[in-house]
Formats: sequence, C-alpha cells, structure tokens
Amino acid sequence: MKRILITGALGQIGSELTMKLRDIYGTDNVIATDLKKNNSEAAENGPFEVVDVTDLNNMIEVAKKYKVDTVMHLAALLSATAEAKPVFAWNLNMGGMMNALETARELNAQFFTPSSIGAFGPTTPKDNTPQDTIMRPTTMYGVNKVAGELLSDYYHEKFGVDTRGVRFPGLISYVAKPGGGTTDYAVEIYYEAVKNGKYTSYIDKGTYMDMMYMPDALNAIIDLMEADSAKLTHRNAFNVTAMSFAPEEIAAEIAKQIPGFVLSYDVDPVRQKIADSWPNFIDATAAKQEWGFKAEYDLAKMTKDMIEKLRQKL
Ligand code: VAH
Repeated sequence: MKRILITGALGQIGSELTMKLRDIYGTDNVIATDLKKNNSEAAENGPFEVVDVTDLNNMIEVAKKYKVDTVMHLAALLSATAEAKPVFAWNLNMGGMMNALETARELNAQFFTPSSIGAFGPTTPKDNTPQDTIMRPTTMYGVNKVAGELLSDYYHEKFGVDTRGVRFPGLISYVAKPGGGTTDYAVEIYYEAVKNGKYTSYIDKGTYMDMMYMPDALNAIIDLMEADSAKLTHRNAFNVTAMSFAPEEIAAEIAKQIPGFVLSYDVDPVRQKIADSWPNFIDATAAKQEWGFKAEYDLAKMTKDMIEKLRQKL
C-alpha cells in the first residue's frame, strides 16, 4: 500500500497532486507537508504536517510518524526567484533535495522530484532537445536542477533508492498559481484575459518554450511512479512536454474564446534572458518508449478548459 509524503504540497503542483493522489490511494495515505498551513483543500481535507525541508530531523520524524513508503519532493524556489536570491536558492533547493533523498534512503522509500527544461542551457541543442545532451545551464535554478538529477542518480546507484524524475516544461493550471517562475506568464495571461480582456507579457514575442497543462503533468508523475522499474533506462530525469508556443500564439488561441483580447509587451530582461537560455522544444521519446508517457491537452484544448474553469473560479 502506498503511503506518500509530499513536500511543497501547497504549491502549484503539490496542491493538485495531493488531491489526485488522495483520490487514488486514499486520503489518509497522502501526507501533505509545507512550511506553513493554509486553508486549501490539500491542507484541510487530509493529513497535513509543517515540514521545513532544510531541517532533516523534522522531515525524517514526520516520515517515520506516518511510515511513508514514497517521498515526493516538490518544495523548491523557481527560476526567477532563484536568480534573484542565488545563495538562498542553493541552500533551499539543494539542502531540501539532500534531506528528501536522505529521508527516502532512511525509510527505504520510492522517491520522485521534478527537474525542468531549466536544466538545459544556451549550449544545449534548442530544437528537439534530446534526452541525453549537453547541460550547462546559466541560471542558479538550472544548476540546482542538474545537480538534483545527478544526486537522484547517485542515490539510486549508491544506495539502491528507487529515484525517479521528469524534466517538466512550464506548467499551466487554474488551482494554485506558480510563484517566481519564468513561464508564469502563460498562467497569468489566462487570469488577466478572463478578468480584464488584456495582458502585458514580460516575455517577448517569438520566445518559444515547452509547456504542459497540469492534468497531463499529474498523470505523468503517477504513470512514471507506477512504471515497471526494470523498463526504466533513464530515471532522472525524463524529458516530458505537451506543446511549445510563443506569447503571440497563446494570445491568438485565447482570442478565439475571448474576442477582442489584447496582448501587449513589457519585456523583463532578467526573465527574458532565462527564457532565451532554455530550449524551443524538447524531445520526449524516451518517456514515451520507457513508460508510455502521453499528453492529452494541446494549446486549443487547454485554452478552452482554462477559460471555462477560470470563469467559474473568478
Ligand atoms: C519556472 N515554472 O518557470 C518553472 C519551470 C520550465 C519552467 O521550471 O521556473
């Protein structure tokens, strides 16, 4: 029986992953943890514990209290925030990663953490970026993600921990907003379109980045974690993507649902520089071949669903 501890459970991925895992494995078997509690469903409708991922004893104590057999480590600073506070980002992102891996080792638990397309850098092939390729990221977030991938492989080779991960593209969702990311524009644009019929993008036109709708991201995590370990050649971390678009393309799709929608630009040089260092679109063949990865939402289907759900929410 799966008993899962999730760090960062009240964040953009965690708030939805917690609920989905509770539906599948039972509410009492999914322990949501985060730095502080809020009034979200993930915090209120099942086990919740305050866990500071930089405190190893705290994390292990909670993991032992619930006898977990799976650790899903989501707590991390995203790219733009990490670029603004690189030392804090190193300590939180890498300290948290080490503690989560140590907790999984100590409890002989399965381990998941997301890497990102942010693990690639300006010298990585930008189109059809391969699963195995050069990775010299020029952001603190990217350095953290590559180091996290290598640490996860190390814990698998050295200690036999069943570590697994994916390189997520920008994730789009309507439940909990992302915070401090570079791809957040692709979430903000939907909120602003529904509220005000217009949006000013901090990412320039013509800037392509891989993206994915949250339902596909959640299914990817579950499918990977349920996959036969013997079939996994790559573990940390699989390229996964659903689509790639530039701001003008998502705007055109939104305008089909919200006639008169206007996109303008006020480029943020810091986040533009981060975006320019990332791929245009990556190749997800390994994930498809090794564990049957498949995305259901393309830009049109995602836009229709996002606008429908945000009209209800807002
Ligand atoms: C970020 N949303 O923008 C995250 C993600 C691929 C982007 O890693 O930092």
